[in-house]
Amino acid sequence: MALAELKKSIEDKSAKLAVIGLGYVGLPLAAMCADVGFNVLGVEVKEERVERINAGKSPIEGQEPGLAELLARVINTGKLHATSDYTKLKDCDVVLIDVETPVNAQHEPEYVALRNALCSLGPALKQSALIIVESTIAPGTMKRVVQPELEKASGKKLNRGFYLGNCPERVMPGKLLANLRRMNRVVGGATPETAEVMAALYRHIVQAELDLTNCVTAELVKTVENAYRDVQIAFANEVALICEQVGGDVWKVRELVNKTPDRQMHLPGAGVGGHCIPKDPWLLASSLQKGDMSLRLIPAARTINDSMPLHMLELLKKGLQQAELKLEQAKVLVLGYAYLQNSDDTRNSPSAALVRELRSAGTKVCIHDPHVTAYQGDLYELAHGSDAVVLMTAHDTYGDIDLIRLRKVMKAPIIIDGRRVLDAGKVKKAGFILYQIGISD
Ligand code: SAJ
Repeated sequence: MALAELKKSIEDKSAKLAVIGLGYVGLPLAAMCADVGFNVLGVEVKEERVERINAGKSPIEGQEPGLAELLARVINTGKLHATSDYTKLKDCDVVLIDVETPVNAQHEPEYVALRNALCSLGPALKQSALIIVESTIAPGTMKRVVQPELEKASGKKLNRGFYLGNCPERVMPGKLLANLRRMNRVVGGATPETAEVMAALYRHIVQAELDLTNCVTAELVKTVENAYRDVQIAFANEVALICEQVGGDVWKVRELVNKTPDRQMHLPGAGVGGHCIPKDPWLLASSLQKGDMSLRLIPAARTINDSMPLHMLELLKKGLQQAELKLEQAKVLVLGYAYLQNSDDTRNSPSAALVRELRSAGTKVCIHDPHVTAYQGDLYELAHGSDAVVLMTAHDTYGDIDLIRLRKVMKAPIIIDGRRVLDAGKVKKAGFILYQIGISD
């Protein structure tokens, strides 16, 4: 099917779509394409997710407005069907790939899931199919990894046997469907004609702007936009550390700095987690080959942000010291395990980094998180006998903590607030020792 015919089949929705990877990105995408009228095959390696999705139940916990109803609807109409069988891709005209692209301990991309997807897709690849990689990848990956892997696995050649593009996802847990509809998308085609065909698909589900370009530009925009955010957050965190030393209140400083035109200082905090920000700067950095220039600012920002959970540990030690307690004797309740407020997503959670440090110091650690199934206990019961509470995630519910009740159940009265959720005056009035990120003790 030549590109022109493919474009027509996308415009009239007769094209058969497939989405490989039914996670935070792929599942909403598959459901939305099915909802506008495409027949969509969702391919997922985790059998239990396949079963749950085919039962019309979203495997994504946390607050995702509209997703559960949308999924139930498109499963019920049969427009979306999930499978773990890659051979079913043989009839698909457009295949979108939304698998994870983590970096390893050396900050290098592994692309295991991406390579597996390409190798499994290859043998089933329909003649003249369009493959769109939505996963975040390092600049140059489409050329160095995706194209050769797909040509080898399918025996077809780019722009003759199949077409290729990169349209980086821009989702955010908690607003998956809203972001999919409202975020501008960078549509990178291996050829300008391919980008046009890709845009025909995204016009069905994206109400924002589609910026057509080439693959390497799409790869750069995605990794740069997140490296930009990481550097911005690191700046806020470094200012917080300065304020703690020189007697300032970073939140007041930020408020007044941001009154200056063209300033937009981000929020300091207990750390930077998630599946995007901690990883994408390293993907960007990895696009440089040996012998190319060496980066200084982007790695430094990563180091600062990764140090914030350890800074929370330092503040905790100060609080314990004030109560003449030692870390190894203490019982500590960590509030918030998700990396983001009001989300259940715990990937690269700063809380995990803090809990590892506490447990290796011999501290008894309890964890509470209203959105993470494993940690949804009663906050006050979990706080019973604790020497300190460390607030790591700015979940809305933590703004309503009953401080008097909390004080009664705790053994020692220490609170470390890593997100400035609590009202310092009320906390101190309730008899707590309080340490906050960015405010000197
Ligand atoms: N964080 C701070 N200070 C800030 C902002 C965030 O410490 O000022 C922390 C958060 O607590 C979290 C981490 O950084 O631990 C990441 O937060 P995030 O708001 O960036 O949320 P993410 O990881 O879901 O980022 C996604 C990204 N979107 C995509 O990759 C498509 C990011 O580019 C967006 O800016 C962000 O959503 C958004 O706000 O939409």
